[in-house]
Amino acid sequence: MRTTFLWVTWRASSSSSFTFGASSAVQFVLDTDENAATGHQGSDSLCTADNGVIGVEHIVDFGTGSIASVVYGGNGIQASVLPFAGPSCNQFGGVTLTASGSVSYVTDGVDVTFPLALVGNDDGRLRFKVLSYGNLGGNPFTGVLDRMSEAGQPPGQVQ
Ligand SMILES: [Ca+2]
Ligand SMILES: [Ca+2]
Repeated sequence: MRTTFLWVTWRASSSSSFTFGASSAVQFVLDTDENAATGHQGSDSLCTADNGVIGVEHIVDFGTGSIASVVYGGNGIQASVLPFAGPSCNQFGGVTLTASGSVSYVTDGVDVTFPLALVGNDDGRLRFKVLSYGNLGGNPFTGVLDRMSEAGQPPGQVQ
């Protein structure tokens, strides 16, 4: 049966502490067509890190310090989903906020669920990286604070 939602369960390992503060933010960069040559090139806003490794069709942000909350007015338990508009680097548009409660924080991680329609009715098979960043108060944000997998390393893959 074809699923119509993308469920993302993200858990810290037992060897690492997990904290999600008021200024914390996470971004999933999704290469939904599994083609590094299409979409936003790489995993940072300058198209430098991971250029040639991942080509991003959609970004999904969440956390009270994320653009979902600070820029797009989400309530902290909503994610923002933006498609790559292109053609140049870092041109994303057409933001959609996911339903309230679609982001759920648990003891050691977070669950995010949203319709596949928000990622172009993708089949759910995709490549991804996970970035953390933070809000500096108002609109300024940090750059990428951490990245999984590390820059230049192969992305994660849902097959
Ligand atoms: Ca792509
Ligand atoms: Ca796909």
